[in-house]
Amino acid sequence: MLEVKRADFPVLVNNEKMIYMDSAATSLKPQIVIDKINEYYTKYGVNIHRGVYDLSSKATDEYEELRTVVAKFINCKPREVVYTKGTTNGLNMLAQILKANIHEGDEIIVSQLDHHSLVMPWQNVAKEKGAKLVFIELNEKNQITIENFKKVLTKKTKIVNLTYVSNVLGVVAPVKEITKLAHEIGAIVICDGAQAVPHMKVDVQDLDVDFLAFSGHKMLGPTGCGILYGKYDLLNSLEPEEFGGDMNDGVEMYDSTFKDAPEKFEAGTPNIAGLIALKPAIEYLSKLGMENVHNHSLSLAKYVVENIKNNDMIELYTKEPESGIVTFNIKGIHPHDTATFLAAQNICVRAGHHCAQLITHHLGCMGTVRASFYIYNTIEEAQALVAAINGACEYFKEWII
Ligand code: C6P
Repeated sequence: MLEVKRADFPVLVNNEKMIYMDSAATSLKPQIVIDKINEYYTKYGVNIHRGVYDLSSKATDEYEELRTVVAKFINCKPREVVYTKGTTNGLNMLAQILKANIHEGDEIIVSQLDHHSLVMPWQNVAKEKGAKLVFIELNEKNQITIENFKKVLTKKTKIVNLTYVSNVLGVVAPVKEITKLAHEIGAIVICDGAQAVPHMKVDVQDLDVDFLAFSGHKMLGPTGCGILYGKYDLLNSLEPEEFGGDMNDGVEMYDSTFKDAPEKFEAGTPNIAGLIALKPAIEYLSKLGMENVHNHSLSLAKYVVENIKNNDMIELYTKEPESGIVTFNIKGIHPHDTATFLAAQNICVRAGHHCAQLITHHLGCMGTVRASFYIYNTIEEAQALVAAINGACEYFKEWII
C-alpha cells in the first residue's frame, strides 16, 4: 500500500469524514500544487513570452520547465509537448488539425468505450468529409481485442483513436499492439490518456502512438490545463486551427506565418498558473512511482470487487479490475439513488453515464455507479465502501418490485 498523507490534501483535511472515490472525474490537489498557484500569482504573476523584464522571464522559465517535466514523465522530447486546456481540448484540436488529411470514404476507428470528447469530434469530421466512423466490436468482457481490431482495420483506415483506460469500466486497451498494426497500413494513432497517464506508467516511445491527450486535473494538477503529445515531425507538419498571439511568426495584411510546434498550437494567453502548478503534481506522482500508483488503486478495486461480487442484488460491470475503477448497479435501483445513499455516509462516487453514453447503452442500463480510487484512498475506505454497498442493498431491498 502507498504511504500518502491525508494531510497533504487540504480538501481531505477540511472534510475530515469524506471518503473521496471520484478521482476519475477529478483528483484532489496536494498543498504543494495549491502553493505553486499562489506562488505564481503572488510572486511573478505576469504574462509569459511577452515581456523583457525579469518577472516575465521568471514566469516564462517556470512555464516552459513543464515541457521538460512532462517529457521525462511520458518519455518524449520537450518540443513534442503542446499545452492544452485538457483532454477534451486536445482531442478536439486533433480532429480539427487532422481533418485536412481525411477524405470521402476514409475510415476512422473508435469504440463504444470512448468518451464523448473523443467520439463527437470525429462524428463531426466524418459528417463534414463524408468519412465513416467504424467501431471496434467489444468482446464479452467489454474489452478491445487485437482480434476484433483486425476485423475493422482496412486500407481505408486513416485514424485510429483509442481510449487507453475506459473511464466507465476501467478496462485497458492493448494500445501498443494496435498501434503497430495501424502503422503497418499507414494510419495515425491517437490515444486518449485521460484515465491512463494519471494512474500508470505511460511511455509514448514504447507505445509508438502518434498523439496522446491527457488532463492535468485528473493527476493532482489544476483544472483547465492539459497536454497533447505529438511525434514532432508529424505535429509540426500540421496546420494550426486557432490563431492569435504567441503562435505567429509575423503578420502581414493578407497573410501570416506561424512558429514551429509546439507554439503554433498555443494561441493566446494560456492558463499560466495551472500549467506551472502541474509541475509539482507530476513530481509528486513521480516520487511515488507510477507502478506503485497503479498497483495501489488496482488492489483497492480488486478488494471491492472480491467483496461484492457474490451479492445477488449487485450487477457488477467491472468483474476483473484492470485499473482503479469499479462500476456497478444495485439491480432495479437508479444509480443516482445508490450514489445518494453512499453520499449520506460520506462516500463520494459518481453515478450516471460518465460522459460515455455509448458504453452505457452497450451495457443496457441507464447509468452506473462508479467508484474510482487514487493514491489517497486506503484499504479502510475500501472496506467502508463495501459495508455501505451492503447497507444500500439492505435498505433498497424493499423498494425492488
Ligand atoms: N472523464 C469522468 O468522470 P476533460 O474533461 O477534458 O478533462 O477529460 C475528458 C475525458 C476524456 N477521456 C476520458 C477517458 C475521460 O475519462 C474524460 C473525463 C470524467 O469520467 C469527466 S466526464
